[in-house]
Amino acid sequence: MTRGGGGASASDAIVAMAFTIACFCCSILAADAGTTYYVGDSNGWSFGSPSWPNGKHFHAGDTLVFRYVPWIHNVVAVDEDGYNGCTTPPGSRTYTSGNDRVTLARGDTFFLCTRYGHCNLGMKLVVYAA
Ligand code: CU1
Repeated sequence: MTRGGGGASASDAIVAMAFTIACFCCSILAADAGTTYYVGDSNGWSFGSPSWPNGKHFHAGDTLVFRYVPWIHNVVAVDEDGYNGCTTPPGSRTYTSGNDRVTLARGDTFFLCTRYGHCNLGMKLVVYAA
């Protein structure tokens, strides 16, 4: 391809602008969809989960996926008192599918497992979303 002179042509500028706009649109879509995190990574939702959020930066709209064996564990979204005391406030949302998706709202979200003794053994999780 031969073209006289140096510098960018008008068509190069249009291509560059279109690319910039496309990237901008992609970043908006990505922000809307949020990021999906698998709680506990390959271990799933388990007794080792409390340390799992360390070093991660969650945002409102991100999705947590809790994977576990449903007849062994469950997931209950609780408040801070529930988290601290391993209690379940009335009306708490309970998840039991073993493959539960929870979209994070801004702030702290608290989860625990209500199967006997599990929370006291450390099966609880708090996630902060910016
Ligand atoms: Cu459990």
